Amino acid sequence: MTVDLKSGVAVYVRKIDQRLADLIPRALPGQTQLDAAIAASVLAPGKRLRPLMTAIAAEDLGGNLGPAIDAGCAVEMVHAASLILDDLPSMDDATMRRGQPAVHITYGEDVAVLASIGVLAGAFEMLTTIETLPPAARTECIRLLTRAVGVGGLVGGQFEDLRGGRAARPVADIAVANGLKTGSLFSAAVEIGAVVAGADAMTRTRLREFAAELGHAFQLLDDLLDGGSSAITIGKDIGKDVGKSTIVSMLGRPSVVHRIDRHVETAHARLNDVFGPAGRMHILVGAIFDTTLRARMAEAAGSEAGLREQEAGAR
Ligand code: GRG
Repeated sequence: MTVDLKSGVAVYVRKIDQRLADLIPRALPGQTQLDAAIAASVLAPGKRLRPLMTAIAAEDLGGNLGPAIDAGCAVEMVHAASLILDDLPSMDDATMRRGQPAVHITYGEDVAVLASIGVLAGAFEMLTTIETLPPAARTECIRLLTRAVGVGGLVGGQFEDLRGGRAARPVADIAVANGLKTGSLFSAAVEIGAVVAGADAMTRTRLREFAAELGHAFQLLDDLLDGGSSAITIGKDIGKDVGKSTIVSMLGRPSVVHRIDRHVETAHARLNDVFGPAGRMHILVGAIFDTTLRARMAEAAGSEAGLREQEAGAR
């Protein structure tokens, strides 16, 4: 089944949400707090970018949507598990996520940690059960997702961010941490889509390159928004990066806007290599960095440049 992406993202998101509701791990009878914490974290209204990428990559490479959506849901569960941990007082100490109280705020830190592990385990167990995928493809999906979580992925990136982020560090080191923290799960999302479609090694390499560029652009955008003025608009705490060495704090907002543009351009070029100019992933990338966001980015860059000019004029 194919859906025109421009009008159809909502259709995909609905399908993903329905499958997530079916596939999330359920706690034992009577363990209502754990059950509710799991549901609150996974089913909260996120953008579902990662499963969208899995579904679009698979379909546009000739694969079936059903197994792609289920595999994408596993990626989304890993993402949700990571957000629970990221918000804990010992990590980012955030109170709000996806427009709702963070899981540890509502259910306590103990339940939040257990919910995260439960969701993580549930994601991998679910991948083993996608019957419409050949066993070798299921194993490969599990390998890719495991690698994205581990020391060479989310865990390594988060460690670097927590420990290295407190002092000034070279921009190149921050970019490496961003790649691990954000790019690794994007890479797993698209490569899993390629595995579902049975794509060749070269296609998988190009998609990984695309996801790496997108990951850099996305993390930079996330950091820019953290310095913005409204937690309500982005649905999570702002100012969490204050005192942290990010590329925004090192180079300033205008320079980061240019960097985002360059990464997005290269991401589109890698997509062209795989899908040509008409590929639907181009539209998804366009939607992530949509015109409203671009206007806000430009405004942020402009106001800072304006501020600097004023400061220079006053000197
Ligand atoms: C054991 C899974 C696991 C992880 C341990 C805590 C941790 C290591 C990693 C956290 C990494 C992290 C929070 C990266 C940030 C990624 C990011 C940009 C999140 C925001 O993504 P969006 O905007 O969020 O797609 P929504 O809410 O829309 O899904």
